[in-house]
Amino acid sequence: MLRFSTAGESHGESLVAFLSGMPAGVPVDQTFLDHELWRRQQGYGRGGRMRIEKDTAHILSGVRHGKTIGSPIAMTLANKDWKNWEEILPVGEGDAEKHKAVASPRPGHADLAGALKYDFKDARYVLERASARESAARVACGAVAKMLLRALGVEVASHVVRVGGAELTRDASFAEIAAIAQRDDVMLACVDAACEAKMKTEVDTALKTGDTIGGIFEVVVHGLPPGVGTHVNWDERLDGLLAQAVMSLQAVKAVELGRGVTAASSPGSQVHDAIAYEAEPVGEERFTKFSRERNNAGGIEGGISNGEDVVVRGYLKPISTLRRPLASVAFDTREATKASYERSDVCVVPAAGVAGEAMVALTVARLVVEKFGGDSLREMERNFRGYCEQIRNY
Ligand code: EPS
Repeated sequence: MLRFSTAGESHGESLVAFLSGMPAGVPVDQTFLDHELWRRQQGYGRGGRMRIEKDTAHILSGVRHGKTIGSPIAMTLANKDWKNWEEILPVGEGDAEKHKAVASPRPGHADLAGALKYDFKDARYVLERASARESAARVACGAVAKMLLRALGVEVASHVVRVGGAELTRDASFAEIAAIAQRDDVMLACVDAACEAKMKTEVDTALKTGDTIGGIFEVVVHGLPPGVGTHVNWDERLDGLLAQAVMSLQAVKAVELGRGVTAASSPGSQVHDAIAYEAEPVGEERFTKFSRERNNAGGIEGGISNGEDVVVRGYLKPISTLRRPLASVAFDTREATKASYERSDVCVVPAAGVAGEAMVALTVARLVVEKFGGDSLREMERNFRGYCEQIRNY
């Protein structure tokens, strides 16, 4: 089973990522890995921290001579900001005078619930782990999952479809979405320049008013054959697993598969994707002779991929650290005060999209590993090709 976990505090020495269950023989491209990490750091509206960090994944194990060897992959991502926090947040007892308390919980952050749960006197340790900094370690694992998927012809990309009130109202092709990953300036990761300009205005307004802003990212999986995930058990459904994976990202409050939100208020005739059949398909190569005119289902029916692009949206609440803070209560005096403020971002939708890609890639890769098995990529490729031939000749 493909599994991953992460460790690390936002201002600790390092993030740690651990990925096991990768077959042997998958080429590992350090440049691609670091470029994924770079992408997650970009986007208009990020705060001062991103000028300090320059994320890179230091691979400790599981990769030799440029390829996976089947053993667990351990990676560390150093926090450059650690040098400013070594005395504030030491592993040892340290000097209590230097401790930097989060004195009043921020509404929307994990501060209060976490402090109550773990019996902390302030929310510092909660913030440190709840921070979206952790998503960098997920992106490192996700980059390796993408390398496996890519070897099988499966690609994962994302774009931003809404920032505050500015929404992309036209369809985007997979090529357009994938091209965003090659940009030098990610800006707001929108495929449409005019819409992106409107999104930028939304961020500028939030910046000016001491507020923050959320939005929607969309992750698309291209080239996945029908048959990944299953209807037979609730916890093996591709849609359910994707929803959990994307919802687990910091600040995500809703997940949509395909046109799931509008489908709830539309008649079935306008929602479901009619099926056609061509004995001799022309045009773009497909997995089967069955075809669809549209993809409202987002590539998943009954918890199983159907061969169309898998489309997953993550809805982000606005960042909960506000420069003009909301009402809160001081942890020590219990008196009314303003919520704590420390340096943060104003908009993270493009960065969350990159983290969303990682979560989707890890989920799809996990099911691909389960379906096609094999201890080496060569064995898995053989199984994959055999299955694709079977469904082509169905
Ligand atoms: C975050 C607060 C900010 C963000 C951080 C998430 O960090 P800092 O307090 O150090 O400025 O920059 O995100 C990252 C560091 C990152 O790599 O994404 C928070 O409180 O959630």
